[in-house]
Amino acid sequence: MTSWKHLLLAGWMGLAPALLSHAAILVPTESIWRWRPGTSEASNPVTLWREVAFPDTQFAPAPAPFWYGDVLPGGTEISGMQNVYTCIFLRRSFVLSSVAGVSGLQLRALVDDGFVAWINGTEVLRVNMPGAPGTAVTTATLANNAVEPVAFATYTLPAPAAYLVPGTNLLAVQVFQSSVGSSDLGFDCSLESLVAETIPPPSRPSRLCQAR
Ligand SMILES: [Ca+2]
Repeated sequence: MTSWKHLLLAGWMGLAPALLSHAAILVPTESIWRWRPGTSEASNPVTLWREVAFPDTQFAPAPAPFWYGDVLPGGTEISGMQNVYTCIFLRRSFVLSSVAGVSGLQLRALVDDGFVAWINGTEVLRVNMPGAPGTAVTTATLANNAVEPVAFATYTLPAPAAYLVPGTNLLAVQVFQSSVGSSDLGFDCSLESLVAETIPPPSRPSRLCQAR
């Protein structure tokens, strides 16, 4: 009997290992991030701040959601942005003991007007932004106009084996306005992993197992 038939039969008898997955929250909403106003590029080259090793001493710790105009309670009100600059930089680290079990990542986000997200320097998502994935963005880039009221939406990220590492990982987000005069800004997100786990079968004896 082929092994998959063994598995099928054993599964029918309630004896097969079960493949299950559960979600683990890597970054909750209302997290403390490190942020910096987009009055100038955050690094030279402009991509460097998205890396875990970047020394982010110019970034200040503050809680999400980040906002002005439309109030998002409990977070950080950005003052002095309207008519001055059009983006903010955000960094948030998270720790993974193992990458092998992570079968997927989901990012749940609310944004006014748009954002690009990177994990360990790899672009993983852009929402309400012009350009194909990977198109360079700078402090001069503008978002598309958000359809209001904005609400949380869930996005599935690309296969995580390509960019996650064991240990400390870095989620970087640049939030953009659609115009320098925009009357409001808003952002918060959570990051969840889908973790596959094998549940061993119950250890009751059976004739099938003995016969193998
Ligand atoms: Ca806006």
